[in-house]
Amino acid sequence: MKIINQISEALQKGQAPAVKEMCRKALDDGLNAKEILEGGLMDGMSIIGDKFKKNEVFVPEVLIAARAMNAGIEILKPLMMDAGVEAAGKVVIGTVKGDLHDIGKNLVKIMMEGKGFEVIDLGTDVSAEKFLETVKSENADIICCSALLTTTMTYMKDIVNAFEEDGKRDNVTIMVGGAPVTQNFCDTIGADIYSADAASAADAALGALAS
Ligand code: B1M
Repeated sequence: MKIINQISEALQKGQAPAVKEMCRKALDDGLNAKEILEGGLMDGMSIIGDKFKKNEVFVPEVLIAARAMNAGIEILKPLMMDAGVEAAGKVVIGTVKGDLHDIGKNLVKIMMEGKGFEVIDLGTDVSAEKFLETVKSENADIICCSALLTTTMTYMKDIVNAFEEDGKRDNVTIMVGGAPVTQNFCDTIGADIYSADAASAADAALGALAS
């Protein structure tokens, strides 16, 4: 079996040390970080996601798979970042209120840092007030809101409203993303930029500051 498939399988079994070791080996074998992330780690997590949906695995299995994914990302992280890039601007990132999924958000953070942004990570379950307060105290240029649940993505509208009501809407670029989020949803709630994945979020952030 190819190493990339072995990584996916080990992730599905929640074998964090094996995932870590195999990510190192895959890099030694000449695969690049993107190939390992997409073909191994994200592939494994997507299979777990499907099984979770069908009630073939449950929260504990998903959590240990998530831990294994994070272990693999740790190995790839230095290679996903361009070294020595100058600070491009300040980003405040968080998973929205009610939502505890943070793997995608953490990837966006890594890619943003790789493009030279200073990233303030508010973690998960972040309220509109917390985003607003942090943008004001840190004088940040961009906020990135992540949501993985159809029930929490709607909270992104509350975040846009909070900035509008405070008169700060024009001072900040509001970026949104996460599996259920779409360009159409972004337009509907009045956010500025939708990105389907972490790499394009980082590119879009650079583009927003340049314009
Ligand atoms: Co959850 N979960 N989960 N879960 N979970 C999903 C999201 C689900 C689709 C599974 C399923 O049913 N197939 C489903 C949501 C259904 C829906 O709303 N449509 C679901 C559910 C229902 C739940 C619970 C309600 C289950 C329960 O308790 N009954 C519960 C909710 C808890 C809560 O948040 N309040 C729950 C809990 C959990 C765990 C804690 C067990 C765990 C999270 C662990 C963690 O994050 N530390 C978990 C996981 C791991 C998943 C799945 C399996 C994987 C998510 C993931 O990390 N994907 C997921 C199924 C799936 O997605 N296939 C599922 C990998 C990650 C790299 O992708 O986050 O999409 P993603 O990020 C992408 C892009 O979306 C984008 O960039 C990344 C790629 O480059 N992106 C952004 C993300 N954020 C962005 C922000 C941006 C830009 C781009 O800003 C600009």
